[in-house]
Amino acid sequence: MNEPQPGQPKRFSVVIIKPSHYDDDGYVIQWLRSPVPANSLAVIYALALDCAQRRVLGDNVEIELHPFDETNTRIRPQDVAALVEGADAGMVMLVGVQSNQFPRALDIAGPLRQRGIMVAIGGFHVSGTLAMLKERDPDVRRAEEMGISLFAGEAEGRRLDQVLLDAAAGELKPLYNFMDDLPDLEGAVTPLLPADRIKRVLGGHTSFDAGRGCPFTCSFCTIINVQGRKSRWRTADDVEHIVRTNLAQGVHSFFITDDNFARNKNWEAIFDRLIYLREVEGFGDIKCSIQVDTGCHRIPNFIDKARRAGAKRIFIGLENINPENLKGARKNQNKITEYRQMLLDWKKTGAIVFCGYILGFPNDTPESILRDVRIIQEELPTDLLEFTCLTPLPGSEDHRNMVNAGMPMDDDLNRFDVNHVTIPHQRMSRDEWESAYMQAWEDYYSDKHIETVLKRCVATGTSPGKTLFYLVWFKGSHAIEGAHPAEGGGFRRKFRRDRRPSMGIEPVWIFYPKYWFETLWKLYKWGSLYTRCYRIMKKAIRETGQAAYTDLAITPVTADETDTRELFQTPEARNFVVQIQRVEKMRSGAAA
Ligand code: B12
Ligand code: SF4
Repeated sequence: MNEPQPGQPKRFSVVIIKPSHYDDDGYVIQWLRSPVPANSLAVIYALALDCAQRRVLGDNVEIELHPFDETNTRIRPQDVAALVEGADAGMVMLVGVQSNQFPRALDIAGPLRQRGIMVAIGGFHVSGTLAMLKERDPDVRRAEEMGISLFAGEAEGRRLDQVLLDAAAGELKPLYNFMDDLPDLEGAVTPLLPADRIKRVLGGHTSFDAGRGCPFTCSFCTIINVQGRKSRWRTADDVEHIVRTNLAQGVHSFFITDDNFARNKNWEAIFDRLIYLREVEGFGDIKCSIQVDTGCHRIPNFIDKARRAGAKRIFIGLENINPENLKGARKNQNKITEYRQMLLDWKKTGAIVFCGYILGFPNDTPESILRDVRIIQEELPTDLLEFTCLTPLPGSEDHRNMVNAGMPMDDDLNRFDVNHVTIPHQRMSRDEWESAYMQAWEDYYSDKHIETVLKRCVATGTSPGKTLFYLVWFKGSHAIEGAHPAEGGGFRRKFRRDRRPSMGIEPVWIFYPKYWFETLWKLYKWGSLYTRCYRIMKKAIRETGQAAYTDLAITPVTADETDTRELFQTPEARNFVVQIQRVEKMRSGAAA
């Protein structure tokens, strides 16, 4: 560290890194432009900036902040070390670290710890495992052994002050555990990323959480065990502040990261404020993406206000169309009998509808998976379908139960990205599950179905051009980049030396020709995919313009469709329909 000159303020450097993770070949998943700005980074950066402005380390200490998102920025431990060692003191924060990112985070931390630099780590893996497991998770234990300080829980409520004060005194505690004390978010410091960081994201949009917590009890979910089941929310004033700050830096598109915005108790006031900004103040270009549950259409005014508030992309956890699978995962709020009405209600707003779909539930087989995908294609008006493998994510009840029962599970956390199979299945071999996962992507994003989705968009009033962009994105991320779309990006970067240590560094004459050939080949494939899909879109517009298009998915819901639609013809679906009808009969009997 530098010796401070007398009379000069001391510099305390805080390097804030949101790590990425490794691909199957051991290279860090990194892009020239990443798709979504990391809200975890924005939250911690803003909290640290607040500490700097309040001068929590004393009037004569300048806190310098260096935020980095590894999905769009190369992180070299020696450069990070230079940022800390070039100041009078400092520390490194590894933030928002998910389970799949934990091994990479430790690889970044290793050389820093060897140089004696203080490192703290937080995020879902630390919080989730501390909340759910009796014993320390082995990777978390490894972090402790490396002398990395753990942070569990949330940092709002001036908890970062304590971390910084301890670091400045050279006495970071081994563990900060706030899991039993979730802070209120009303009036909390709002997330922020500097404009030069947002520029590294495709489309120049940013993200913020308007609330945390979800009331439901899905067994595969980590959120309820980390952020709780009680809705904690930001105020409409806070959201307006976030939006205005970003508008001032030229950013008008927002990803509201709440896992379930429909259950944010303050959703209406927040939508009303966005509507005011759009309709009264003339900021009509404010757009947002939201995540909601399948029962949101039953909340009075929710969908209509979402439309007026500029919700253009809607993410919905459909998860499965087999009611037994949903019941087994305690996702009872998902009712297949309501799916079509809910999706049609969203389609009426002109928004693009993205649905999450999980493969690998106990009743799934390779055949049933492909049949279910075909039924969705034919009968449900989803635009984009996002497949994931059922994964016991650390922090979930599924994970805890499997650990407690000593059930087999992959021990490499890098694979816990919901894109890999990590557990055995009773009815499918690992190969069968992996092939069914690949085939589901292939089938859903076939040229024929892309044409159908685009025709439905023309017929229902959703922009075919914008939908085309996402269809190409999703198909290409999987088929060309081998990445889940949530982890994809624009132009893949690979650095020879940034390889997982266990996989060794490739020689120059192997790495560079392979990388450049692969890059050119991918560019060619992206170009031809876009051109082909663009032609499909033109055809869809032409044909749909000539005759009003309709099909099974976009026709209005009818009372008899539980008898006629294939969606309801499996034995599990039939049982479910009978149950629902019985409940409805009882309800109407009670009401009469
Ligand atoms: C938005 C989001 C994304 C975005 C942006 C990523 C981001 N983190 O900002 C995108 C689309 C890129 C994304 C992708 C993925 N995601 Co995601 N994502 C989320 C989501 C919905 C919100 C994240 C968020 O903003 N949370 C709010 C922040 C503020 O909370 P936080 O990160 O925990 O940070 C707080 C504390 O932990 C603490 N803290 C955190 N770090 C540190 C460090 C220090 C030093 C200190 C003092 C404190 C501290 O303070 C913070 C403020 O209170 C979460 C679910 C959730 N509710 O959090 C899932 C979640 C984090 N994602 C998850 C997964 C699996 C993924 C993917 C692998 C898979 C996929 N296909 O979607 C990819 C991975 C790629 C990537 N680059 O991250 C899982 C992780 C589970 C786990 N056990 O690891 C979650 C929990 C959802 C789930 N299914 O369970 N994701
Ligand atoms: S609805 Fe989503 S956020 Fe809520 S418990 Fe289920 S998986 Fe978790």
